[in-house]
Amino acid sequence: MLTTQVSRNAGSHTDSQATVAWSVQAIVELYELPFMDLVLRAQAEHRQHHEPNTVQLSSLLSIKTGGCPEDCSYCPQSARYDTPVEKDALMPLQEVLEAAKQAKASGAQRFCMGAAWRSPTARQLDAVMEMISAVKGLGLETCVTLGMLKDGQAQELRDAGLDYYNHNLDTSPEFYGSIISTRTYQDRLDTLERVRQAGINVCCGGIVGLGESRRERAGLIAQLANLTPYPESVPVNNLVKVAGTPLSDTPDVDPFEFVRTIAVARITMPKAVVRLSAGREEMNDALQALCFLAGANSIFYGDMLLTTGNPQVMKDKALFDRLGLTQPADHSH
Ligand code: SAM
Ligand code: DTB
Ligand code: SF4
Repeated sequence: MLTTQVSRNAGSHTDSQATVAWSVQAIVELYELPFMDLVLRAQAEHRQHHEPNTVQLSSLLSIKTGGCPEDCSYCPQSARYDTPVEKDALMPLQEVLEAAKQAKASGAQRFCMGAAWRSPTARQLDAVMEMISAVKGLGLETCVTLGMLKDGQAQELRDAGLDYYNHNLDTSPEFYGSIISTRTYQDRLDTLERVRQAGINVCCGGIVGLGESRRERAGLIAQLANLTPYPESVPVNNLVKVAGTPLSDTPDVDPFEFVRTIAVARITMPKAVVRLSAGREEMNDALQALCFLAGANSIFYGDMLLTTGNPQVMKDKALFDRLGLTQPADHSH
């Protein structure tokens, strides 16, 4: 079982360093720094561990959309809410491959496939394993997010060539029950442990703007930063408000609070790749530039997230040109 509050040594990123447990209070204190001090500290940390001015590109595809039995109150794919999302069966392998080829041609380095499942059956896993091997064969890194995994499933995915498994903690343990009732925080931690034990890179982050307090945001970051080791990849999503979901009218979080969250993730998980994830379509270029300054070094790239929109590829290319951002030479962290 993963535990999270104890001081301990190192994992894969931290071979030469001891990691120290982060208390929620210490993280709240980072949030409370003057904005410029916080961003400067995050950028300094960033430059010690990452090639500056580079941003990794991951493309997303929903391989199985909608009709999910879970009740995550932010999610347009839950069968419990009446949203614009239409339910669709698992996509055929050839269609997935076409999408992956297109993503590669646009410049993506990683291809992430998402399925609206609570957890995959053995047959579903077999079909996804074929997709993973085929996408890997194109020379792309692979990532999937399929819900909770049972014993043995993570090893099967690894054997198929999976590089990353995405499974988000989403929010703090205290706030979790107000957002999702169909699974527990511990269920999430158990899947993350299976992924880690199988030797697959962990992609795990959360969502800002669910109605959580700053302390609860700090609580999420503490959970992530205290995983041993902390995730290789940390997606920070801004809630995409979709009509019909229980959170569709949640008030916006101050954009600077979102940037602070990126900065705090960067400082507490210095070697992780921090992804500026969902919500970019609602952000202007200046806000995205601030996120990169605060230590974000990955984005979802391509015109769609899973069921909602993402900035057009041309628009992202133009932004990268204006900011002098390029892709990392080694994107295998
Ligand atoms: N069903 C699997 C699961 O929940 O792990 C995989 C797919 S699920 C859509 C992946 C992640 O997308 C969620 O954990 C959540 O962090 C994010 N997500 C879903 N809806 C979102 C929304 N409206 N805004 C921002 N992030 C969202
Ligand atoms: C993650 O943290 N964000 C992505 C990915 N992992 C799978 C999903 C964002 C979904 C946004 C809402 C939608 O498009 O359905
Ligand atoms: Fe299902 Fe994942 Fe959406 Fe939750 S976030 S309703 S588990 S697809």
